[in-house]
Amino acid sequence: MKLSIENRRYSHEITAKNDGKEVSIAGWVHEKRDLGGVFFLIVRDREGFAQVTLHKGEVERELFEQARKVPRESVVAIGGVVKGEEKAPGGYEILPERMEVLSAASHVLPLDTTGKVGAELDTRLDARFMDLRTERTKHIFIIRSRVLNVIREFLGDRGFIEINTPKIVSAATEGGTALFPISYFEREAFLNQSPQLYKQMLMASGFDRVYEIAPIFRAEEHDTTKHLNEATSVDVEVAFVSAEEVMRILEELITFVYSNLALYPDLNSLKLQLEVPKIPFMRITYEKALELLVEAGEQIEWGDDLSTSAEHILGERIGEHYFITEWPCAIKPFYAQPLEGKDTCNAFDLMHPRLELASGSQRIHSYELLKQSIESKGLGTASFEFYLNAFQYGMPPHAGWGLGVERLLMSMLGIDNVREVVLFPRDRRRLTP
Ligand code: AMO
Repeated sequence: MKLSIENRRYSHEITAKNDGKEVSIAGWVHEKRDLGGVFFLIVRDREGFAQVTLHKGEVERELFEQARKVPRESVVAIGGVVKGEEKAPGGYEILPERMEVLSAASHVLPLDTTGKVGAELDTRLDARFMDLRTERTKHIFIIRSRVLNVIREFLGDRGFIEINTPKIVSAATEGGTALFPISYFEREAFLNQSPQLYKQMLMASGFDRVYEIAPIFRAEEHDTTKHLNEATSVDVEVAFVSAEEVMRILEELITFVYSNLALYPDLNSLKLQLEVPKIPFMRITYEKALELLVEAGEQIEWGDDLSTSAEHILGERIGEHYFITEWPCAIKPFYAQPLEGKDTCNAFDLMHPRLELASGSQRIHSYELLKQSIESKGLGTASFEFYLNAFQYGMPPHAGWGLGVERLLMSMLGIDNVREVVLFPRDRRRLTP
């Protein structure tokens, strides 16, 4: 028979009903089992596994030896006849007539793709291409893709326009310490920390509702399980609304993503039971959060940001998603709108019991007030001129938020380390692969 790689079938397309038919499959040699007279090759492709059965004496000796010798994880194409076999994956086996080794793997593998022998996260990330061949890791990234599609569907249905803003920028937005400088011809430039300034400027364009899903770069020195130096953020900005309205959009988006994912057939392989959170999420003020923390014995004062332990105490106490509102302006960025007559801002964080997922605010839309706010943070207005300009010729009231994609995935999938949900994570130590 002829081997036709282009016309190969995926393992899940073949069933016992194809008994007697000739098929070609292609994939990786997942496992080899030698039972003396019978030799099994388990071939893995994108969709699953196929068992290739070679009976000694019934197949050509050359073919039998070729199958026996092919190193695990090599890429092979196999042509043969389907036979119904209840005990095999998918209920069939393939009795091969031809086999071609398209790419032989080295004998010592960096990882065991069957999942029988576990590996450290660092080892897995170093050989990520191979880690992605394991069922659990593969499903994390299929889910990640699905989550991004669902977010686009949700926002698209609500009249949002998807935008792309520059990642090479001239100014900081989230505090000057966490910037990556780059050389931009004869000038200094930075990798963007957030599309903040650009999404706000677009509120002066009349687009009214915009979103962006893109990388954000943070030069944080942290080496923690929830910080990346390159993360992905869903950024939303809406004109003619208050912070309360964008908080509603955010909580509805979270439940929409959960409900969609709950239908994902392969959640089982992650041993997950997703419970769709109920909305509206609880709202507590920063002041109330502080009270609860002091009550619990946490050392914290007005104006302190919440530490990881503070987040855990609150998370345990509340036990579901919640918003923290009315933050001291001193610990929120310059663009957050102050609450009248108070030293707090109309800003919020969305919390999962385990960690912060998003933050946002009502924005200052008055040119004068914004200028003052930038100065009050000790920042020079000159580097913000391009941004401030947009506030001088008709800027509607607006609000928005940024949601960390990796944090959302970690919290939904019960994953402890943020690196697990990034294909090739960038952290303090990791610049390759
Ligand atoms: P913030 O700085 O809070 O707000 O970032 C928004 C969300 O992005 C995620 N995130 C990170 N995830 C992993 N590693 C990091 N180092 C990291 N930094 C941030 C978090 C966080 O909640 N411009 C504002 C948003 C706005 O007001 O619209 C901003 O960037 O999930």
